[in-house]
Amino acid sequence: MTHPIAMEANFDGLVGPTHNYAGLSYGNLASASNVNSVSNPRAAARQGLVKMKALADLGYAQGILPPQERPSVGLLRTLGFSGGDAHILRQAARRAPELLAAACSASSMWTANAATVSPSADTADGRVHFTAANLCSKLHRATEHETTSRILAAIFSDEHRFAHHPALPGWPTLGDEGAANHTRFCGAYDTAGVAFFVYGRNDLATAQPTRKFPARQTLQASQAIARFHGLSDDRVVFAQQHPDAIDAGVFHNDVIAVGNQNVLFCHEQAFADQAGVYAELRAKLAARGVALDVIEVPRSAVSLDDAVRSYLFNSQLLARAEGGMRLVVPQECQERVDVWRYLESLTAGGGPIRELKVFNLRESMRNGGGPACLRLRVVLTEAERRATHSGIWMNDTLFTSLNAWVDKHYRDRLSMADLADPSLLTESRTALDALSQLLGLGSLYPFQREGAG
Ligand code: SUG
Repeated sequence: MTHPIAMEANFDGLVGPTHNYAGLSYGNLASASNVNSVSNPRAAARQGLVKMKALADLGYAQGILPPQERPSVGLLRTLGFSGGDAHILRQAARRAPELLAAACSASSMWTANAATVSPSADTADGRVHFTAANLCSKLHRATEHETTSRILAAIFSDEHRFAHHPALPGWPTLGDEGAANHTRFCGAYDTAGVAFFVYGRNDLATAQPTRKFPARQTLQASQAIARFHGLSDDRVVFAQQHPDAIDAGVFHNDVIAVGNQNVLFCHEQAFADQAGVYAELRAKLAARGVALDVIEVPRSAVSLDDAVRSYLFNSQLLARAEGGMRLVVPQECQERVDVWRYLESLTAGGGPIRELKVFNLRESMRNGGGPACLRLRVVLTEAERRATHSGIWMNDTLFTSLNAWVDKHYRDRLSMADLADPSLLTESRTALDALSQLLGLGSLYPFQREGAG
């Protein structure tokens, strides 16, 4: 058996103990339609762990990224609340429940939004580059990047191999949502690839079309990241999302397109200039000896609406050791007749996608987070993988200990009224303290660093 000298590792976000449905993401249909539902944080975390373990068992390098400290009393202090922690939670619940909800969101679980990552084969200095996403278009997400940067720096700590850039400033012109709007195409993983950045709006264009839902990612942010990462112009493509897609609920490009190696799987209405995007990607990949294979799903087979509701494209497209690729989809795909019919014909059709894996990720899906939202892809050489903090790799032992940890610390029911409960704060901090020990990552969280509590 030959060993690939670089692999794609997936880092899934572990769902935090405050997972809830607060309807915080305008433009994300699932978030809006499940507002005020009662969540089950324990089931959410367990569902995520099952996917991670299954992919690890299939031979993929599977890591985890820990959740963040929530409720974030620090955010509430920034917003003018003062006094002891319990007092702040009570005051926020009474005077600004929407701010309390933002301070409690477990949204860091969607690690496709944690950062943009460029593998060492693509960057000017031969290091793996990370830029944490500022996520500045939503308050509950804009608070993630500081801790995200700390977590990434702790896991990828070797400065000779890994370069970390702080999040871009949180200005409207630099709205950045991380890898959810970034795909890397290549031949073998260890050869230089083409970075594909998809943006929703060009914030410096003179005419801004008024649309229904906001576009989160800007062209200016994507361009800045390409510069920071030292990507060369002949291996970068910038493309605009189709505005109709955004208005149909495609708040990130990974809700309508996914790529791996030389394959792009996308909907007919993913990009503003579909033909132009294919042509540029084809040309830049052809220059590297790679033939792009586009699998375009026509609206006659799957409507935009069905694509958004099933999260067909929020799938993980993974290379198989035996050749071909497998697609990891949420069970909502099975529940939509058109989508499932399409998927069955796809795998029977002799193309690169040969196999489907279906997972129940219902708790995350109800906030608009499918299989691809839950993972951050990091292409690593064997030496880089060895330089990565070892405590985060999924295996039998970690799976068992994380499930036990979840069962011990997580509630199986959380409503909006529960967010102000000071014991939820204590429970979350206790859980995160135990998790830091379990993963061997040191003190990552504000409460551990400032001695607050
Ligand atoms: O940013 N949902 C997330 C979902 C992120 C999905 N990620 C990718 N597509 N890569 C968001 O909209 C909902 C939280 C709430 O409503 O309680 C939320 O933040």
